[in-house]
Amino acid sequence: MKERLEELKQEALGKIESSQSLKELNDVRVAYLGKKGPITEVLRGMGKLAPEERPVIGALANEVRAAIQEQIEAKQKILEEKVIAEKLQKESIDITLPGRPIVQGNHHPLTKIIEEAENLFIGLGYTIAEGPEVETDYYNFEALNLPKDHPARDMQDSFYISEELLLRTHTSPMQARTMEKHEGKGPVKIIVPGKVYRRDDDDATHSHQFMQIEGLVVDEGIRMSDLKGTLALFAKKMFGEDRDIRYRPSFFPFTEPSVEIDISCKICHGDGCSVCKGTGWIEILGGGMVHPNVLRMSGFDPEKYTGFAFGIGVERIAMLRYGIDDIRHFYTNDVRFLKQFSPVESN
Ligand code: 2NL
Repeated sequence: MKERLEELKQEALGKIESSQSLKELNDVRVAYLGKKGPITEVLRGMGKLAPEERPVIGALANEVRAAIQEQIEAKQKILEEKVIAEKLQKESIDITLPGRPIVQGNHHPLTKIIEEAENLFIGLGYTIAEGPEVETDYYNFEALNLPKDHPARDMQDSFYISEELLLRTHTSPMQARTMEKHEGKGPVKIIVPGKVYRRDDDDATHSHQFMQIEGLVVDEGIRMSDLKGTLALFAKKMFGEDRDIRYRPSFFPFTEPSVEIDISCKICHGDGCSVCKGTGWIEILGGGMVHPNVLRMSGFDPEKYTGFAFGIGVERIAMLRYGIDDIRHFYTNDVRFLKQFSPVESN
């Protein structure tokens, strides 16, 4: 029996030594140390031995088992390390490969114009205010001197949610809200950029949805010359110092007097072309001195305070700046169109 145990030990150690994988090693372990293995069998047959032989064989069997166990553990460590080494070898990363380029998108042309205008007005001390697109009849019309029966409401027909709620037709309602918040005390100096809506049939120059930037300054002693200086600066910064500026009398229900501002046509320099329709002048925005009714309704005393306001159609500015001939390009999201514009940072 002694020889049998010695033989088993040598056999097992040989198989452990030649094991090439963790699975193979585990098979050896199960075969020699498992419940049905040969060592267990030897121990089970001890009953047949002479009593004085039993402890000797028992001790030897345990020794053999411990030796096999120890060898298995040692070999297991070696094989595990081999697996990790192989894995590292296979998964190594070539850090000298060039990286995949990051696709940089660009800004929508309307965003570019809005951000450029915002930067200009922030530089002049204005604050940017934004308001809801769903507005009440009061803020969209009433507070801007457009009572329910006013004929100018026809030109600003909108999408109604209910009798009293509609999609705003301009960003002026936010200006009325801001004036109210000031509780009759100046100065108010804001611009309100945002999306507005009108009930209109879409074509190359009309859209039922468009962007507007409105400005409002209310304080003591604000005069028409402040409006002229501010809007001339905007026009020249947007279209170039070499442009001439013209003020034409106009009408808006919320301003009195009202003006429309034209810049000289760069294409024909006044000789007449299709962009300026032969006039030599291109209309870019409207404005005026805030109507006393508008000031009063929003809590300002028109005897003490005056103000000027203006409205800029962003699409119109973008079309002139980038030579875009159809307003629908802004909203159809054709990437061939959108890809032609750079991000705002690199204007
Ligand atoms: C245009 C003309 C304009 C205003 C907007 C305004 C706002 C308040 C008070 C007075 Cl709260 N006026 N806004 C004034 C004149 C013209 O827009 O042609 N926009 C595209």
